[in-house]
Amino acid sequence: MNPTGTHLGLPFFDDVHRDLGQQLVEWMARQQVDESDDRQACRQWVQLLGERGWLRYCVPEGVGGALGGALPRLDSRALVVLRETLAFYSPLADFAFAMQGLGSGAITLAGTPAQQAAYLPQVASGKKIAAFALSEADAGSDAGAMQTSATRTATGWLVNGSKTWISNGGIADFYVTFVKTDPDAGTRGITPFIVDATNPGVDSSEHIAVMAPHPLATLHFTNCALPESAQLGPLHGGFKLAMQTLDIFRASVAGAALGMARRALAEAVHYSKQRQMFGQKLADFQLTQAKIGEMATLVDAAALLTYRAAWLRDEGERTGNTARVTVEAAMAKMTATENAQRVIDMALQMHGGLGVKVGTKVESLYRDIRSLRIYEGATEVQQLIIGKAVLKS
Ligand code: COS
Repeated sequence: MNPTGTHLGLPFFDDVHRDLGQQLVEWMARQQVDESDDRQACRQWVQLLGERGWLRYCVPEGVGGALGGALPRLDSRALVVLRETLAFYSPLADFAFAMQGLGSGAITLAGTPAQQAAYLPQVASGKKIAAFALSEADAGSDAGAMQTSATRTATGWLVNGSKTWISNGGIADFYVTFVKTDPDAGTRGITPFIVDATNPGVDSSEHIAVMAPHPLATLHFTNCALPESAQLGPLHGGFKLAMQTLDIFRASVAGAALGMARRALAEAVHYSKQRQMFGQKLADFQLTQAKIGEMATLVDAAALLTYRAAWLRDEGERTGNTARVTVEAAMAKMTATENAQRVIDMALQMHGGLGVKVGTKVESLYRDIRSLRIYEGATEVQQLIIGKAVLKS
């Protein structure tokens, strides 16, 4: 089963994206990773993806990145094509890839040359595992309400507080951690720091078990001393940097959802052509044909919004147009994740009892897709972003 179709022929893409998609399909079809232990499997995926060079699309040219010339620092279409293809085969492989990009994204956007040189080549080779630490127990959608703080010392900063829902927590080598540096300034008082996992005062041992297992933890910072050089970007500029990072990666979450939806559709088509009932194949029933028609349309609608968001951002980078693509990325993320959930549910229903049997692909997809409607901005946050922008225009 493979995801190759006509979508890469759309004018949103260049030949480099088409080749990338095709090569990754061939490579993924040959990979075999035992995913029974999510932490072990995630480490292995990072290593494999790094060795084969796929992680080079998570960082810019000059510090280990694959793309240069006229292409942007981080090419959104490459990220979308890669995530869509990885998620078709293995949502955990997609997770491992995505976190290298999200975890290092703020370093790409705002890191000093020294910070970029110290982290990005190793992210690209898979030698360092990255993580993005923004959320807290009482600051998820309302990211500006975070409480974890950094106070000045003679030599740098002292961080105290906790972060939660941190993907790669427990296996990451470093955490790009957003904290309050001015507790009274709301979103204008946040600064990110690069915190090495080995730094004294960082405890990442509180693992969180979730329905689709992947490395996830709560982080505790207790008098965690950081040097000045750990500060990322301008003082108090962290909220914007976090949002700019999410603007890039939200479209790629849409890509991942698309890959899962395409897989569910492929599973449904395959199954309905085999399954006999009432003297004919499941696919011969008009009810089945109508469902397949609806699923295919949901997939294509999500694809067009996703590719538009990625293309717009890349086009902006290419032409120097700095207009934000927040709304387009929000539309893509919301639609692709919600549509994927519906497509996967329909595919599961078509499989009958087999659909809920542990070990069936649609059963694991049903669990895998769920968190994508929540993380990197829940559907309700995307609705808010879009609605506010429409009312303002
Ligand atoms: N790019 C650049 N700047 C941005 C931005 C973006 N995409 N989005 C917001 N900003 C800026 C605003 O321009 C504003 O700047 P000023 O202070 O100069 O006016 C500032 O950031 C605050 O923006 P806003 O008032 O819209 O912030 P809110 O606190 O209302 O939050 C939402 C807006 C809800 C959209 C934001 O908190 C959000 O995206 N939350 C979800 C966070 C998330 O995805 N969490 C998951 C973590 S990763 S798993």
